Amino acid sequence: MLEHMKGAIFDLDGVIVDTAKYHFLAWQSLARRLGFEFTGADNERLKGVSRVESLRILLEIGSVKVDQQVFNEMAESKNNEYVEYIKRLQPEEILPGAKTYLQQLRSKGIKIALGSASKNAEFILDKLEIADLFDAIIDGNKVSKAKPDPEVFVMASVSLGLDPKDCVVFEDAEAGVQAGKAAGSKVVGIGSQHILKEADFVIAGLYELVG
Ligand code: B16
Ligand code: MG
Repeated sequence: MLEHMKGAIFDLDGVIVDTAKYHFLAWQSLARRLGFEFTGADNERLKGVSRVESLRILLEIGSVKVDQQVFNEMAESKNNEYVEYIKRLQPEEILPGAKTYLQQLRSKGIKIALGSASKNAEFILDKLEIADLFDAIIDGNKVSKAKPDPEVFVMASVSLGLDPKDCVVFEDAEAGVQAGKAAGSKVVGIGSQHILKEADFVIAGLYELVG
């Protein structure tokens, strides 16, 4: 399957870097200000989910109801705190094997895109000093439909000048795996086989693919 790929599309959080821990700290801080605890298990529900949908889930967990203006202020406040964390991101925080695998794909002439829900994706790639390894970046600023909708991966394929069926998507979230399959791509799941059942195959991390 990987021998035939012409394009590789990578999710960001959970595939290239673990930003989930910083999202968690910022969401936890918001929940505490609202008077309830937000747990690590709760945070699992937010992986791969957009900022707005994440806040909706968090408020549902805390049984908190707010109007649209307060909702927007909360989303902005969480993002401000999150950005303070990711300003300090270091290139060493790239997940094991990810940079080497990207470099190996490039040397074989395979096109590379990012397909992330995050609106902070370009900032994160800059901090990790790997933005130049991507031929196209499709992120939360460019898509209107959240995963499991295939939009992000279809747009990424088109940006690479390729058909989605010639691309392989690398994803750690269930909704992301579904989005990749719905786009018509092959999908490599990163994480647990038990959770990412719909992936074509599952690995623990990109280091497993480094040759
Ligand atoms: P932001 P991915 C996702 O990144 C995260 O997994 C998810 O937890 C986050 O809510 C979402 O990005 C939006 O991020 O608030 O930075 O726009 O996995 O799609 O790369
Ligand atoms: Mg992810």
